[in-house]
Amino acid sequence: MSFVVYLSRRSRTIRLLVFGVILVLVIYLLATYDKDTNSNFRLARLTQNLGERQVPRLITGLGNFEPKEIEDRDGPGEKGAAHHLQPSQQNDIDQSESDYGMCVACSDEISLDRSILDTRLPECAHWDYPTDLPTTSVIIVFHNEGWSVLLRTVHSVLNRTPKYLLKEVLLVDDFSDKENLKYDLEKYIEQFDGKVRLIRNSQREGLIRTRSRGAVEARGEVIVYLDAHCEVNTNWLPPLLAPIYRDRTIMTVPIIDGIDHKTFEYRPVYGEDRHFRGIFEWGMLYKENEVPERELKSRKHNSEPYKSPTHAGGLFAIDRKYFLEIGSYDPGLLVWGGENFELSFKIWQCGGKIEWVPCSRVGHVYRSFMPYNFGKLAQKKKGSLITINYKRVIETWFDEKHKEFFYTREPMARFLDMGDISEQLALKDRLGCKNFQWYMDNVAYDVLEKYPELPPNVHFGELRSVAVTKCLDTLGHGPPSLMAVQHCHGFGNNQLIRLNAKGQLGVGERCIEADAQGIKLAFCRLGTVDGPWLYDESSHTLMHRVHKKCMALHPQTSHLSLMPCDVNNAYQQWVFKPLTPKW
Ligand SMILES: [Mn+2]
Repeated sequence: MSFVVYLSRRSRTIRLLVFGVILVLVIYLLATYDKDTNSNFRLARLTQNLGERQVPRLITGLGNFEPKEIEDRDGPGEKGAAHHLQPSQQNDIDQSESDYGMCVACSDEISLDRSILDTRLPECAHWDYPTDLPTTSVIIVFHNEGWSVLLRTVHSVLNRTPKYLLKEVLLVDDFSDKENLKYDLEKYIEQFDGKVRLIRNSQREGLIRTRSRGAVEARGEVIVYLDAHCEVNTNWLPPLLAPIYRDRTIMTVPIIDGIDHKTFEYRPVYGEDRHFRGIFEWGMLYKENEVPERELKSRKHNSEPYKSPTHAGGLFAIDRKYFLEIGSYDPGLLVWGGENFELSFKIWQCGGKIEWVPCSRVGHVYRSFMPYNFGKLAQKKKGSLITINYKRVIETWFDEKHKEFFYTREPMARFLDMGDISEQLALKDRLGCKNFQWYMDNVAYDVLEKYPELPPNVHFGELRSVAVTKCLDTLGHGPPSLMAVQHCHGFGNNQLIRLNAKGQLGVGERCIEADAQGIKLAFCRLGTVDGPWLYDESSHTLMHRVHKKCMALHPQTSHLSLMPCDVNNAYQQWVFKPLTPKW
């Protein structure tokens, strides 16, 4: 009897156990069920969670995220073609150019869902990506953006992103005052059933702080930043997510295509099959360089991601929690500029990586000029906001040796008040970050090939003519152009001339050279820091070592040229007058 009771009790326990297991499984299935997910992916996700993380695989057929069929569309700007307005619309063209820095009137006539050319390497269509990639918030920061330009950015994301990976498009309004960006915008995005979310700053914060706010508010596991005037290309997101999925400390950057600010023509910026990556010169201007062989060779396929020292700033993907862990952006950076370097140095030096992703292409409108001012944000600060930002960044992340190169190239930066960086230095300490020399040796090793170590300045300041007390000036022209003399204004800028220990005469990132036509502003030869100039302290002449002639001012025409040296001629005498800040 007792034996029977024992048996039935045991079978009841087993039945209960089996029931329990089934219940747990059902609850798990219900909990992980996602309306948007197609059943194949859901299954793959379940099985993958049990096993190893997959890596992208190059296959012979079409990749798993490739669109199956592409709608053939006709109309203005379709297939990324240039759209030209009628001569009768010239008023609208001019108006939108001056309001937005781009032809919004042209954009208005192009469908928000227009097709664009697939600019990827052909190989890109044949990658299979893991299907359980992290969910993503696409964050778009805007300030007074043109309606159709902003919304085409949103539409392109919705049209070309797998629904189950897109947690949301998060629009962050940095205090716009254009009327249609208020109620009309809120009303418009209602059609997307919560997939597009809009939050607003209650005062102007600037791009950098607004981006940081977007990261805090986002709900996806990964955040992707896009400018408010972009169009994402075919299958752009999975290739950006795959490296992050493999290693959450990798930040990824799409390859940027150009959208013409006048015609909205969509076209690649880079030549086919050539890969570029982000570097910088010592005045902290962003530059790009062809990817070194050493880096290219570390990959198996030409369409695979490659490492880059830095990025242009506007477009990238990063694990949200990781971004917040490394302090997002330095909150002391103002408005715009230098934040791309701050994030890059921080990521690399503190254990992460930056990869550019050839199979992810995003079009971006390069504006003709910045159509808005920084308002009150700029008025609080003395001196150039961007240079203040650069100074914060280099004082935090560079070592003493490399800081000196920055101050050689931007001598007035020494006078700028960068504010308190103790928090940033503490963060660097807390994260156990490597030093800048490590970064230069292992990551940005191609910077010195293009921008070698800078010899110190022997002189810098205004270069005044003894004869007429006017100053050498670029007149704001780009190279190649003739240098001139102008009234000395004392603000530096186009009149801030540097002579280095190797005879290079520089102004900003450019060089001053001479030929038969005269004294010229020229591109400095990449990879060199020397020059032809010899300054004689006693006679105040500037001699060109190759031509064996001196810089001279024509008494009547004010034309600058090389003349046979005459130490007694005041028109050949020049004095460097040190500048002091005028702010
Ligand atoms: Mn932009």
